[in-house]
Amino acid sequence: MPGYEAVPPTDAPPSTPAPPLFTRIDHVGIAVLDLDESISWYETTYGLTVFSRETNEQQGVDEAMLAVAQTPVGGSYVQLLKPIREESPVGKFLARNGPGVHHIGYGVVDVEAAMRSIEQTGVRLVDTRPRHGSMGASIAFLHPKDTGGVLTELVQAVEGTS
Ligand code: V0V
Ligand code: CO
Repeated sequence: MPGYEAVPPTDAPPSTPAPPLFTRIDHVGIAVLDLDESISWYETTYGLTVFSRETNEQQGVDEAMLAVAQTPVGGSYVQLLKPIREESPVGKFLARNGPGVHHIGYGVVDVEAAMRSIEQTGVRLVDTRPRHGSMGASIAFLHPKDTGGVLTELVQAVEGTS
């Protein structure tokens, strides 16, 4: 077109794409008031089934993983979370917001490598070393204040169990 000149936007940040760290969405964590009731609702409404159920004392939750899909790189789940203590992350979240989406868990190949890589971009890690997660996974959380308000979990699943 005469007179037309493609001009790149001047306020665009320099393009330095990071290598992809995530292999899949491992789970969406949902804070609930009643675990049994919520499980029934997901079963009868969506036809999901419970894949694993456990109490994680350190994280302060009773939780259930309901399988949505199994993929060549691991499973994806809905994680229903009920706090076992008021002063736990999910207990505080429920008191403030009521039931709803609490966090997203992304699958990674190597959780420690992913932590170091993300930390270098200036995002604060909640965990300085990986913790014990659902189904034996190694997990680490990123601070929601540095991730656009989304509490983000990195999940390195135990090979062959997800
Ligand atoms: C808190 N905030 C959130 C949030 N929780 N923002 C988005 N999503 C959430 N889920 C905001 C909150 O609104 C405040 O914002 C601010 O962060 C401080 O929140 P707080 O509760 O008063 O303070 P903290 O610092 O005690 O707790 C925040 C963090 C905590 C993120 C540090 O929730 C945490 O350690 N989370 C990681 C562990 C966890 O969530 N475990 C449960 C799932 P304003 O008011 O300052 O603007 S366990 C799990 O998923 C497992 C085991 C698994 O998948 O295997
Ligand atoms: Co989780």
